[in-house]
Amino acid sequence: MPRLIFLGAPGVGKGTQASRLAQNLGVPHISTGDLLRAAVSQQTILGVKAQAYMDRGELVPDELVVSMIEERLKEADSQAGWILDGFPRNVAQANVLEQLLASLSQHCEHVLNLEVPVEVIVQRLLHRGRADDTEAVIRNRLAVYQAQTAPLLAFYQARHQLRTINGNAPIEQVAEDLKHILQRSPD
Ligand code: B4P
Repeated sequence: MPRLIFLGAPGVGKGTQASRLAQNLGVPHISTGDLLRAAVSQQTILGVKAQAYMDRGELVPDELVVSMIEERLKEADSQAGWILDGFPRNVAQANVLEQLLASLSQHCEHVLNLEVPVEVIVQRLLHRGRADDTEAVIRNRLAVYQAQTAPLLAFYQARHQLRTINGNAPIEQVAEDLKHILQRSPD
């Protein structure tokens, strides 16, 4: 049963690859960024609270994101597997996820870490042009990634779940490399 987490800085291609892979594997693609953007566009209580953080490129407070993901992972379609994209984003979220999965008798098989040089990321995101894709906000998101999300590499390395893939290649090539990684058994 595929249960995978995509890690990596903003713009490395997590969303792009997670969505393709989820379709191929027939499991839900659960992107906290997409869920939060939907909440913002519907102006739900969560969306109103989250918007200012997202506009600045900061992480939305853990309690908001954690309850959102808890609900999502308990839905019927998540019981046959899932791909998480953008969660966890810090060590506190990773600890909560570990406890949540244990309580649901679920286990994540692989944590897929895409790597892309910083200047390539900035150009990709400027080209995409989402509301939070201005250069100042992108640089802040990258700083937040270094400070808060990068420590997750050591967290998952210690659990022998981490697989690192070069994301600085055409989308098809990255997808192919991911496929090969998933065919290999865990270390
Ligand atoms: P996200 O939606 O996760 O946005 P992101 O990190 O920028 O990555 P995304 O997945 O969208 O982009 P991708 O790399 O696929 O987060 C947005 C905000 O939500 C955060 O800043 C934060 O405020 C909040 N948030 C989300 N999760 C949270 C959490 N757990 N806790 C707290 N806050 C949270 O793609 C980027 C671009 O590159 C695309 O245009 C794509 O087409 C292109 N691309 C992809 N692969 C490529 C390739 N191989 N070659 C060339 N271009 C490529």
